[in-house]
Amino acid sequence: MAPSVNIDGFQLVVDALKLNGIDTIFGVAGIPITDLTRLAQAEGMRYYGFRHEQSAGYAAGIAGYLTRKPGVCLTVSAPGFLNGMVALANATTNCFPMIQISGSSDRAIVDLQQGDYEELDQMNAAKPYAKAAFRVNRPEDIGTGVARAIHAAVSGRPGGVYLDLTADVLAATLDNDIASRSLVKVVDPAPAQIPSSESVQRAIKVLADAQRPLIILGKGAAYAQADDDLRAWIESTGIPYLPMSMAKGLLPDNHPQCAAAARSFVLDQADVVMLIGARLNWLLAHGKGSQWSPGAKFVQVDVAATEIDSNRPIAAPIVGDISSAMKSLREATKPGRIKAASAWIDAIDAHKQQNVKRMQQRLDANPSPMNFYSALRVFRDLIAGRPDIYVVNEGANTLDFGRNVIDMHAPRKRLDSGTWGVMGMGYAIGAAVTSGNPVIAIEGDSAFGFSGMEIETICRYQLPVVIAVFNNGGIYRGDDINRGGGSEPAPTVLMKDARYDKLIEAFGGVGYNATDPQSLKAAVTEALASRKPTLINCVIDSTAGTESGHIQNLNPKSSLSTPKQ
Ligand code: ADP
Ligand code: TZD
Ligand code: MG
Repeated sequence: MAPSVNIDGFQLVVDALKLNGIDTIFGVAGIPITDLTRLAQAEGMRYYGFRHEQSAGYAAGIAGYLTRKPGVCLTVSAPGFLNGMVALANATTNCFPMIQISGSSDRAIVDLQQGDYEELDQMNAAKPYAKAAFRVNRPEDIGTGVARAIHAAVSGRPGGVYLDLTADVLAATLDNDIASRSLVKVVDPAPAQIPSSESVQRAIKVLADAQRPLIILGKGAAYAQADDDLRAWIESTGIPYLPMSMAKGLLPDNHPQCAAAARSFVLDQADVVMLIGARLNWLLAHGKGSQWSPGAKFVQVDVAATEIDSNRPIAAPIVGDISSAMKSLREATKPGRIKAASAWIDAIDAHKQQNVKRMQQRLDANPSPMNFYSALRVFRDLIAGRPDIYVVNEGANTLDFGRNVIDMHAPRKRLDSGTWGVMGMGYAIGAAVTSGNPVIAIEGDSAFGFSGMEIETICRYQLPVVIAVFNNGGIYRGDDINRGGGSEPAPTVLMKDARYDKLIEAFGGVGYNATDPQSLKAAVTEALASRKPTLINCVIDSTAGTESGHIQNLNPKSSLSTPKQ
């Protein structure tokens, strides 16, 4: 008999991931997972080492969103685990499939709280923030742990899953035969969820009876990658649509049925609203309030049955995955049964024309220093001819103006602060790594600071990322004053004359300081041509932004908000 060979937990983790087609890990190395990062790379996986686990986690989350495979973030124990947890919670909130794998300390010591190195009961800490949380305590369970994590991350409504691997499990060895039998190749982890034909018929009836129907596309629709069926359905019914920010480009923003330029009008007037992969959360004012017509009826296509009726009653829920739902809808709708009335379309077009004209005037103005419009116009024009480019967008005014000004022309190319309003550049790295395409990250100066050190990561891996820091010298604006009259800066003020471009030069990247649209355009054009890591300090008027960007209504009023009589 041949002598039995032993295999360790490190190897089993890599084997389990590879067996399931996971080829990329984002993380930060350290005890007890350092050799896991090395081994993953040795075994042909791509490992991207970050400067902070939160950024690594954001990269993993967005990789999951773009590929429909769980993005993997690997961290050390306690503090590294917690740093990553923000990103895991963000993935869960945004419905991105992601797995955070963290090494953990000695369970016997942790559970008796005897003060281990990086002691924390990580699995239980993760539970409130994750779709599911698992711990592997025996090496023969690694395969099962990875399989369960994959199923949980991508099935139904996708989300963030935590997988805890104790240091003991990683170091443990197992007979090779037992080990290979313990691995699991998952079959059909995101099974189609076909909606009932009754639900489809009910929705068709509601839509056919509508006078002023409207479709709202959310990032769930983008995630579903049902682009052709969605487009065919929308075009065959003629219903105008509004894209939520990350659904921009699912159909090109200049599509004749896109009602984004008449947003207030269509929300106010629509009598039937069909939500496709979009939640009626704060981003849609919960479907209530002055923006919305109180009598509007809703159709909602969503994979999560529990989402239905969460904010407004849904007259016709279609619970299923969007790909199956759009196919069922297309098959069940008789040609001409649903047709948006021309009076409705004409009214929308009239509003669009007015608003497009207003926007054009703002874009045509050329103030000095630049404001948000004049700087964003440069990106709008460049991106119009480059649908391959990913746009990452964060900040307050930088985000809100960016969403309105920059038209998207291809699906899943706009990645932004999303459901939670997070700040962090991990998305830029995740998108560049996943696609190999160029990324332009348009960041407020505050937003950039949350993960500014990741420019070293971008330079180390020579990623084609162009970061534009919209430097208005602060959170929202750069001109606030110290209300106490002292000499220290106001709470929202950042360094006005900061030269963020100099930072990237320290790592061999290319820096530009752009003070007008011409120099900005030249800088972005050169950066895209060279594919070199680039950071452009875009000098923006410190008085151009507004408090809280476009969501001032969510900011509680204080005595400071109302000027003293
Ligand atoms: P947005 O922020 O763009 O409005 P949300 O993140 O609020 O979008 O909503 C996304 C919705 O899409 C969630 O309710 C989620 O359950 C749903 N969803 C995600 N993937 C799918 C899918 N493949 N099929 C159907 N619904 C999906
Ligand atoms: N911390 C985290 C993690 N997320 C947040 N959203 C905030 C703090 C609060 N916040 C916002 O909501 S926007 C923003 C912060 C700090 C930054 C806005 O400043 P900016 O953008 O420079 O990025 P503008 O263009 O100056 O508005
Ligand atoms: Mg700012």
